[in-house]
Amino acid sequence: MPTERTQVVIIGAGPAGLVLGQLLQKCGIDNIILERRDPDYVLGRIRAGVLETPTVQALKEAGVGDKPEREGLHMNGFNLRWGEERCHIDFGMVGKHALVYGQTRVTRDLMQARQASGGITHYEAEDVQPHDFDSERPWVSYHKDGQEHRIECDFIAGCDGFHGVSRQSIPAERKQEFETAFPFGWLGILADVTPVSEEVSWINHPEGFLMCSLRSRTRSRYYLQVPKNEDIRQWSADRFWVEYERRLPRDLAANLQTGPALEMSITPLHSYVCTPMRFGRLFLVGDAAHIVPPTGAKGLNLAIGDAQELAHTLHAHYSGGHPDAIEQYSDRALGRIWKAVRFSWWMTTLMHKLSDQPFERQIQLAELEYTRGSKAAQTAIAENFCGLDH
Ligand code: RFL
Repeated sequence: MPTERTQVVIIGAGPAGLVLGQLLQKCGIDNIILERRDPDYVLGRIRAGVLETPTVQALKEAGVGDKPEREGLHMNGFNLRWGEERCHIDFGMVGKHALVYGQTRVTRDLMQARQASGGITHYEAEDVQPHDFDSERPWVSYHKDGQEHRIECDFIAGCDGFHGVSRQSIPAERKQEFETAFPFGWLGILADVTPVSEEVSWINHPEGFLMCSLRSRTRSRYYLQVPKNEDIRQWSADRFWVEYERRLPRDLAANLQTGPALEMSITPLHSYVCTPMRFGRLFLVGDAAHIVPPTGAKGLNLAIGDAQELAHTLHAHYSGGHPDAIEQYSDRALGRIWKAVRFSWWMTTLMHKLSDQPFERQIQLAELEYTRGSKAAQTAIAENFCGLDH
């Protein structure tokens, strides 16, 4: 069986795996990435689009932060809307901003940087399996081109997303899982039409949430709340536009342009955290350990934050003098993660139709009115949205 040796095997070439790979390259720690898909498939996934300030810092550390700063759209605030009412959240209150820069572009930048740095990535690696991570000598097996391969390593980083093999390899009695699933999802459309506004809006409508977002000045990303088990095949772009326009506040509806869908998909809304995030020499990173509803735009940012945390941990370990670094990874990461889980959950409960209970809607309206009149409430939203300092 062909056998390789490296310091860190990274399972998964999503944002978490690619950022970790680049940060390890930068500090001279050998690593190999194993990805089960091909590069075009990885690049074709359309997901997140908002980068927090600490995320841009992490991308800079990985050598790919300049392009988002140069080419991303500066987001200086957003609007909460309900009926014809609104509350503007101004990020200037916390002296920060966020950047609109799509996850596909982040992934492309990272893939190019990895190629330039000579980092090894094995794409289309099948049946990836971590082994002996409770021992001093973990290893990972996989199949490629009909042959079984083995990589011996010091550590394994599970960056393989929510459905990956890393978390599944941990026996149930060793992990504690916390979760709540909302009974609705987001139907999203991506279209090359001018956005209704350059400022993103989260809209609480009595019949369900909608969001006006964008990827650039000519590309819009819009979402509509739908029941959890909605069948995407029931939704054409035309049906989307009719329903979307019906729920939009009048001033935004007046600017709505429609067009063919570049992509349409339904994202379930689900909060999940697995603890701890380290099992012997196997670390969980990003969506492999936690997912949040997209309402707070946190998923991608958390994944990149974890990757940075783990890179610093491994650097501290290999450079000596920090014998506890490995033990502390999970607690340090979870402190940051739970705050983002809370914010995403809170934004979700504030802005969506949760049930047919009139009481719940009145509480939402009271909270929105309170936020509009309170600088303190607006500041709390701004600082959470832009990213709490790590
Ligand atoms: P990823 O991006 O899922 O990458 C995991 C990688 O691992 C590979 N993989 C394996 N490789 C080898 N062997 C195996 N057994 C493997 N199993 C899986 C996969 O092919 C993949 O390449 O996880 P990562 O790196 O942790 O990054 C997380 C982010 O991608 C995620 O948090 C966000 O995209 C979440 N998310 C959103 N976040 C936001 O902040 N704002 C958004 O608007 C937003 N929209 C979304 C989203 C996630 C979505 N998904 C997952 C349904 C919209 C969607 C549709």
